[in-house]
Amino acid sequence: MLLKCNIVALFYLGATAVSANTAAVLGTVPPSSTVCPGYHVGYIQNTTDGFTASLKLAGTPCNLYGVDIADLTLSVSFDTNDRLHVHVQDTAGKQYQIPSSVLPLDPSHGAGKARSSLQFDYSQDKTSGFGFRVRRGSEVIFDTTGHPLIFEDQYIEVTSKLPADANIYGIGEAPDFFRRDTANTIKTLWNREAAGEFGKNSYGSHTVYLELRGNSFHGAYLHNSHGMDIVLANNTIQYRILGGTADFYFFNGPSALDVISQYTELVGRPYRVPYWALGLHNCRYGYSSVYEVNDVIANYSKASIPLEAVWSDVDYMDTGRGFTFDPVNYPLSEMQKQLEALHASNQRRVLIVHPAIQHNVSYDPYARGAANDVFVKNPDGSEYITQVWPGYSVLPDWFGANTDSWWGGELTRFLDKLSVDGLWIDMNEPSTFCVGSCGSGRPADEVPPYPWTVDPQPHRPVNFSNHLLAPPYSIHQALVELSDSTIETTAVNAQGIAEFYTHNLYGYMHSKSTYNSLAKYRPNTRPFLLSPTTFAGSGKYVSHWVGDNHSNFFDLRVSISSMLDFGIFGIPMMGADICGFEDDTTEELCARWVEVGAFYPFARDHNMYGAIPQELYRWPTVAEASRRALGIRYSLLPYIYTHLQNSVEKGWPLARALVFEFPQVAATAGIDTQFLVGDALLISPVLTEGETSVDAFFPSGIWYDWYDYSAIKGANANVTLDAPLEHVNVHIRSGRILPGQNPALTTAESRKGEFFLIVAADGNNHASGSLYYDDGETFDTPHRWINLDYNDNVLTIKQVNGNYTIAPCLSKISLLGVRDVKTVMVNDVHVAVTIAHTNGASIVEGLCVDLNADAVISFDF
Ligand SMILES: *[C@@H]1O[C@H](CO)[C@@H](O)[C@H](O)[C@H]1NC(C)=O
Ligand SMILES: *[C@@H]1O[C@H](CO)[C@@H](O)[C@H](O)[C@H]1NC(C)=O
Ligand SMILES: *[C@@H]1O[C@H](CO)[C@@H](O)[C@H](O)[C@H]1NC(C)=O
Ligand SMILES: *[C@@H]1O[C@H](CO)[C@@H](O)[C@H](O)[C@H]1NC(C)=O
Ligand SMILES: *[C@@H]1O[C@H](CO)[C@@H](O)[C@H](O)[C@H]1NC(C)=O
Ligand SMILES: *[C@@H]1O[C@H](CO)[C@@H](O)[C@H](O)[C@H]1NC(C)=O
Ligand SMILES: *[C@@H]1O[C@H](CO)[C@@H](O)[C@H](O)[C@H]1NC(C)=O
Ligand SMILES: CC(=O)N[C@H]1CO[C@H](CO)[C@@H](O)[C@@H]1O
Repeated sequence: MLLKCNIVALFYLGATAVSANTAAVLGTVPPSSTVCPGYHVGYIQNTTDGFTASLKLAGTPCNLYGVDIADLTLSVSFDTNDRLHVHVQDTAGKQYQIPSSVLPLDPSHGAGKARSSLQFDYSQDKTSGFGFRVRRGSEVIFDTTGHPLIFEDQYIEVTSKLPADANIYGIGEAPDFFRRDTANTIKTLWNREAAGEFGKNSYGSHTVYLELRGNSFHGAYLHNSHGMDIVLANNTIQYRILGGTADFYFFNGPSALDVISQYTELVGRPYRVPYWALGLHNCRYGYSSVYEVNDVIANYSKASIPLEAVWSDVDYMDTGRGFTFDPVNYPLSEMQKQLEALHASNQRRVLIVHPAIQHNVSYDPYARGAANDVFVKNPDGSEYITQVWPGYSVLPDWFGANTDSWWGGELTRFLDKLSVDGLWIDMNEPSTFCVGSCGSGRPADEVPPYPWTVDPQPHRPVNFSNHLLAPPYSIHQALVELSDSTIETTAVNAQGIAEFYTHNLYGYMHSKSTYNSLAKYRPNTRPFLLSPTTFAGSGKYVSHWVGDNHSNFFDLRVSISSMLDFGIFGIPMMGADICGFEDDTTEELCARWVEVGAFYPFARDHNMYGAIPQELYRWPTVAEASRRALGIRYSLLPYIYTHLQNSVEKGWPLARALVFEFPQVAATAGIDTQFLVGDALLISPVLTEGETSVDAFFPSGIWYDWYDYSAIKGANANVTLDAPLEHVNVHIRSGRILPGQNPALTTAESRKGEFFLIVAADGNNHASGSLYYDDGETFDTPHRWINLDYNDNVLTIKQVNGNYTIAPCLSKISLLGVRDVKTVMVNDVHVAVTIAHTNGASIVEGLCVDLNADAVISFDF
């Protein structure tokens, strides 16, 4: 929940009005590369991992958007068989680079050129100078030749050729269609609290992209925290970076999952979420009291709609201040009672916490922070002041020596009062309602009374002679200047480094600090954190949602591509606010949204202050759609959890684009209105108002309807499916085995349900799958990996590793696409079962197979 009071809206209207003019003044002249001289390659030295070379400016400096740096060093390292590192940096080492203490990268190196699947070469052109190519076999996947490298203190330009109409995915965060428009896309990376325009920069920054050529993917990642534009146009990808170095990693793939795996090996794999995080979450901004929240909990239960986690936005705080409770509407004692009741019924509690701390000597978190010198400073050493919910506030400086321990201390005191299960760490772009240090010079013992107000001042004049405020090249940030709505770029951290260089790291560092504090507070319990702001590697610490979207069908549709983007970014736990956040939802939209949201990896209903209520029990059709769609989710928790373990171990996304699984089918390249959960479950939702059918694409192969097991023979073409309001089309991919458990209204109860398998045989009477299980809560839990294989009427359950004891037995097997089963043997012994036949499926019930041992189950016809 973000910049959403009326006063703030007014203020922003003001700012937008200014933006048109000022943006024109700031100018975004496209760089004219031709005037720059490029570089010559000098001394080359072989290293154990590759080689280094010196690069010298090849002519008169062009000083296009800064000062050309004459001496550069190129280093090329064959890190692993599938990862090539190409780094061009200033030889003097003065340009800002992300410290490895902040974001450690995988140290693998030295695979050796001979074993690398990627090769590197460079050339020297008379007019453009040095350029390099990355090759995979005979195919060139990155090629800067012919475009001069521009390397200035405040501007770096790297341009690589792309094939015509290239298939590019990734680069964000900016809401967009999943397959990027390579004719005309500017992705601006500058973290911004955004209820934003389509395609514009929003909360997080991710430079990684995937490209599909033929049937193979490859990828590239630029390791740089500066603001930048990445431009797709004219059959090129062009990086226009506000500083730092040109630090590239290339990934061989060749599958999409391989690229994501290689990328997350570098920046860090997704964290292991607790099992409960897979349940349904409910939140809204504007619940008037803890008692109203109690009613919501009761009403979900009465409607038999699963409710796992109960969230509160700022409403619970005392005058908007972190680590406090409103004594009247959310008294601590009532909050404690509520938490006990929730825990007694296996439900969970999540609260919002902001990094901003009220500037008030009498407020202990501030006093302790000031004593430990943990806040961001103005260049003159005074505290940098922002304005958010509690009025004038200061912000933690995550580079400070004492900041992590101070923050951990505040969290500890808070959790000692109310031991909530998860935290929503919001507004960590970081976000503020004023431009510049708006309270500088104000003593911390003169605190303006609540409710504070923001003056809708006209936007300040931009100081063009300050190149941290207004760098010569102006990225296409959606607001007037870089410092809008966030810490001014001239503010400094404990190491004296200006926010200009580190801005995009703020939320990542906040996430890391919070995660580490929680992991220390409850040493063997997996934290659950939600953060709007992310950077490369954030998946190690947090989950994410698309932010303040609107209650309309277009935002519902785009939420799918945003979810798929974050699968690439290594943050698989992702979703959008079910039913939409801003504006009033409608019954129809809410029903359609839950039919998608039930399959988001992170499923939360969240609503804006003042909007009509949209809890899932509010309308009969929405309640019915919820029970059905969430019923599927809760049945398949073991399947979903198994795929999340693949995320943890290999980085693979849970929600997948069709093109990830079917790259050989050209028509899948642009599909972002359907998606797969894992590799075996196809979701084909209705995303248009008034529709009761959907045109869904089916790749070749057999697809079985979730509800009645009827088969569709996929023909790489659309099929029109009925989709009445309460119904979402879900299909099972043949050749796969899905494990599930009989569901209940909480994940803890669902874990007690008997197991079932859906065996969806392919044309060769074969199917396979796996099951991962553990306690879902602790770090050092034992686990169990099981392989499932069905071949010619025999299902084999094979233990792979681990010794976690799975208590419920396997009681039901649905065989799809085989002849009618008559008898069943388990480990060569005939067993008494009941068998039902429907639409060519045989549903075998009454088994009790121990999943903690190998087993062979054979079916006779
Ligand atoms: C560096 O290694 C390459 C082969 O990878 C070799 O051709 C070249 O001669 C070496 N250069 C030096 C200076 O050792
Ligand atoms: C693409 O090329 C055209 C024609 O040369 C040029 O005007 C335009 O600025 C280029 N676009 C980008 C984004 O570089
Ligand atoms: C809960 O349900 C009751 C009975 O239908 C209704 O009167 C009340 O407004 C609901 N409250 C909330 C917060 O949903
Ligand atoms: C400053 O903090 C004290 C102690 O928490 C609190 O009582 C007071 O209301 C705060 N002042 C304002 C204006 O919020
Ligand atoms: C603008 O920035 C320059 C360079 O930092 C500084 O010297 C000057 O005082 C600033 N001007 C104003 C009006 O703040
Ligand atoms: C399938 O239907 C969708 C939605 O109507 C449409 O956009 C798409 O072009 C169709 N695809 C094919 C291959 O016909
Ligand atoms: C399970 O495996 C772990 C690790 O191999 C081992 O330490 C533990 O003793 C085993 N527990 C049981 C009950 O076999
Ligand atoms: C904050 C956010 O992500 N908002 C997006 C919601 O979806 C629309 C698509 O309609 C985007 O334009 C917004 O930027």
